[in-house]
Amino acid sequence: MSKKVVISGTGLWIPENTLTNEELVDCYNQHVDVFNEEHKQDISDNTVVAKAYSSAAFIEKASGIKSRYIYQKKGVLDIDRMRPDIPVRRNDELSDQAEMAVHAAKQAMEKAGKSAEDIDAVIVSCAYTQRSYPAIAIEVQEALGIVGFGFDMLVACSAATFALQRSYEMVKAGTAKCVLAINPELTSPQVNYKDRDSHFIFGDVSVATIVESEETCSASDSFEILSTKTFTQYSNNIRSNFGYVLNANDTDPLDKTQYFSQNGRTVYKEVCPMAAKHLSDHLGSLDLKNEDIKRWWLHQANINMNKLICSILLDRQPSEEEAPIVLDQFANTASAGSLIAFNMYHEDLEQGDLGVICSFGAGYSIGSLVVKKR
Ligand code: CO8
Repeated sequence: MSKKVVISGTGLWIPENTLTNEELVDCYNQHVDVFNEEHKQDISDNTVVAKAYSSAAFIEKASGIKSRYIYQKKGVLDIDRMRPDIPVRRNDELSDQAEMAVHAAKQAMEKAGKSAEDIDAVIVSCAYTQRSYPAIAIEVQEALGIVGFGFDMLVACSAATFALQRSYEMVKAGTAKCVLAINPELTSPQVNYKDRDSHFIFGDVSVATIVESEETCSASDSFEILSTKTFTQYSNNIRSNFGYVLNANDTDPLDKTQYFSQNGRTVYKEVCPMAAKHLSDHLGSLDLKNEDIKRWWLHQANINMNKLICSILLDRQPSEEEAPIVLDQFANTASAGSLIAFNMYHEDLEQGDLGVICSFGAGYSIGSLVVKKR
């Protein structure tokens, strides 16, 4: 009989600093006043476009986001900087992202009842890693005392679901017995806080998941992974150009063209139907109907996207219990959103209940896992 693979523990580490819409908008609008004053002549000559104010009411209505957590708040609300001020760490200190990862990993290990000796693979998967090598995953492996192997993965919004697919497949194939998959999403250094369209979108967080065989699982709270499905289709509508070749391009790494940018409206229109079809196809391939799903832990980018996807899937609006929303508190945390929702809203499910974890976004990329409460 084929080996069953389970999620046996999850961890969620939340930075202590919050950043509300009002705080962000207040700083941004001060920046607008300074910019427009400085470019007064060019604006009246029509060679520079005046910047318009942002609004907390717009942000909440357009996205559902009210606040977000941020790894380092210092610097972001300083209108002479408007970037987080994260001190450089020495090479012999734990890096920022490894530290975020370790916090979440320890919680997941505790929930799963695992110690370092039980784990033989570490995946760190996120939208960005703070350096190319050595892999953050190997640094985390060392920090936790895990013997085996680790590697980093970058799949933007779908980094978490794609890493869980890798974990599932490794346990299934026997190339690892117990995988620690971690998503330390340090998004704030790539946010252009001077851009009205995107300054409000992202937050920082770290989540971790333990994936192992049913045979080794001793956790009372666990889910069998019934199936995984991933999909990508190239799109320039969500883009981050920052990368190591900038040094050879003679390009300013702080230039606004290097940061996260998107055609948000187009993304919304293209990704929602793709995600709904992906999920229906995934469930259909398992002879399941959308109505069989008790909980939808969806990607957390925009509340209106989640409502639209659910209304396509269910032909009605889901209740808050069916499709929990965490983006109001966390904003878009790149790949981590669906797993934050899973972390916070799964304990009430009963044995045999089915759920779906799903991400969608940059790439485009879509990832889903169908899970069953054990
Ligand atoms: N305040 C006031 N007005 C604003 C603001 C603002 N802050 N921003 C825009 N407006 C204005 C616009 O200028 C526009 O004015 P006009 O009609 O005069 O042109 C009007 O409001 C409407 O603008 P939009 O059409 O852009 O507004 P939307 O209703 O589409 O909402 C959203 C914008 C919220 C961005 C929405 O389009 C959206 O959420 N789209 C999908 C986003 C998405 O899922 N993106 C994927 C993100 S990528 C990801 O999740 C992971 C990537 C990796 C992480 C990166 C980390 C940095």
